[in-house]
Amino acid sequence: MKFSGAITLLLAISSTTSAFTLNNPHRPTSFVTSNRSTIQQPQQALSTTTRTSRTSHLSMSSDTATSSPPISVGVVGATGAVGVEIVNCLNKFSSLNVSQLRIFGSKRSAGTTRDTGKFGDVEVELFGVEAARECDVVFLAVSGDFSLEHAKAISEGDDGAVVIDNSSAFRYDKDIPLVVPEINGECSKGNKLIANPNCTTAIGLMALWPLHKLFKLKKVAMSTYQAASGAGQPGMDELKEGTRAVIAGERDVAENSIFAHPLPFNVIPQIDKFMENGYTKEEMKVTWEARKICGLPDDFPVSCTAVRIPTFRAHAETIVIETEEPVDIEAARKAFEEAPGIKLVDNTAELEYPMPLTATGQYDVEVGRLRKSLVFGDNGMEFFVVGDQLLRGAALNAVLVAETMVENGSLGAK
Ligand code: 2RA
Repeated sequence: MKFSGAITLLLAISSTTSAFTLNNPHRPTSFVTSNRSTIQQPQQALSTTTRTSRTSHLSMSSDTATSSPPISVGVVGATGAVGVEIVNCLNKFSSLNVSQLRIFGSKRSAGTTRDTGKFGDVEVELFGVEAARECDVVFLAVSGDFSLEHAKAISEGDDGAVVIDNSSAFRYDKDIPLVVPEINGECSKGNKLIANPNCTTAIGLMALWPLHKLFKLKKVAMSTYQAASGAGQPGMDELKEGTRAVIAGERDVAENSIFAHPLPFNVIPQIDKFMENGYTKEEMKVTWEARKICGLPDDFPVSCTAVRIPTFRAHAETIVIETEEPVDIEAARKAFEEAPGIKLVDNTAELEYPMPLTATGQYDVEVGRLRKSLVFGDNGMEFFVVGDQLLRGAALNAVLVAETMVENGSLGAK
C-alpha cells in the first residue's frame, strides 16, 4: 500500500510539475472585456453537461489590450513563485496594454537578464523607490516587511505609482482597500495602494460571494487542504525533494526546514503561527479578510481550520454555510455557472468534482460537491472548492485588480 501510494504521488508530482510551467494549456473559454461584458467563446468539448466553464475575466483580445491606455508596469520579486505568475499573466492573458515591463530586484539579481516572453529579455534593475515611482503600476511580490518599508513611498503623491501589494502588510488597515475584483472591485477606485488578499480567502470567497447574494450568509465554517506553494518555491522544492528521497529509499521520513514537520506522506494542521485564541494566523486571516472584503459586520462568524497537505499548488477547501434564506441547490448551481471566475465541476455520477490536479494552472476556481447540509437543513449548504493558489490566490487577482483600476480610471499613463 505504502509503495503504491508513493508511486501515485510521484505520478502526481510529474504531472503537476508540467502543469505549472509557463505554457499553461488551460485556456479560458469565455472572457470579459474591459467594460466587463461577457463574450462567450466556443466551449471546449465537455464530457458532461454539468462540467461547465464560465471563466476568466481576462481579455485575451489584442484589440482590447491595445485599446486601453499604454502603461508601464514594474514587478518587485519577479523571480519568486508569485512574481513569475504575474509576468505570465501579463504576458499571456491580461488586457493591460503594457508599454514597458520593468523588473526590480536585490543587489544579487540586479544586472541579470530575465526572459519575459513577449516583453523580451528584461534586465533586472536594482530596486529603488524613485525608479519604482516612475512606473504607472508596481506589483509587490515580496515580504510584508519590504512592503511596509516601501509601498507607501512608492505610491504617495500624484506622481507615485499605483501599488498592488501581495503581502499581508496592509490587509487589515481600514484605510487601504483589500480587493477581490469580482466582489468589491469598486473599492479600488481613487486609491494608489491596494492590498491583495491571502490566497485561502480569495479562493473561498469566489464561491461564497454568489451564495451570499442568493441566500445571505449567516455563518461560515471552512476546512482547508493547502498546497506546498503557499510557502513559495522553497515549499514546493521541499515537498518534491523530500518525496523523492523517501521513494528512493534514502530516508524513512523526509527532512523539513520550510514546514513545521515533514510534508511528504503527511498532513500538517498548522499554517503560520498560533494565536492566543488557539487558531493559527492563517485561519484568522480568513476570518478577518472575509469580513472586510464582503462588507460583513466585525463579529460575523467565519471560522477556519487550515491544513497543509502534500500537493503542489492548488488549495482545496471544504466550506459549510448556514444561511438566512432557504437554500435552493439548483439556484446555487445556476449562479456558479454564471459567475465569472468560477467553473462548476459537479457531476458525481461521472466522478467529477474539484481537485488540485484539474485546478492547477487554471484561472477559474472549481466548485462542486454541492449539497444541502445535514446539520443546517434547508438553511445550510456544503460544497468543495479548489483554486490555483498562485493564480486566483495571488498573481491573477493582482492583475485583475490592475485591470479593474484601468477601467474605473484609477490607473493610467502618467
Ligand atoms: C499559505 N496562505 O498557503 C498561505 C500563503 N499566503 O501558506
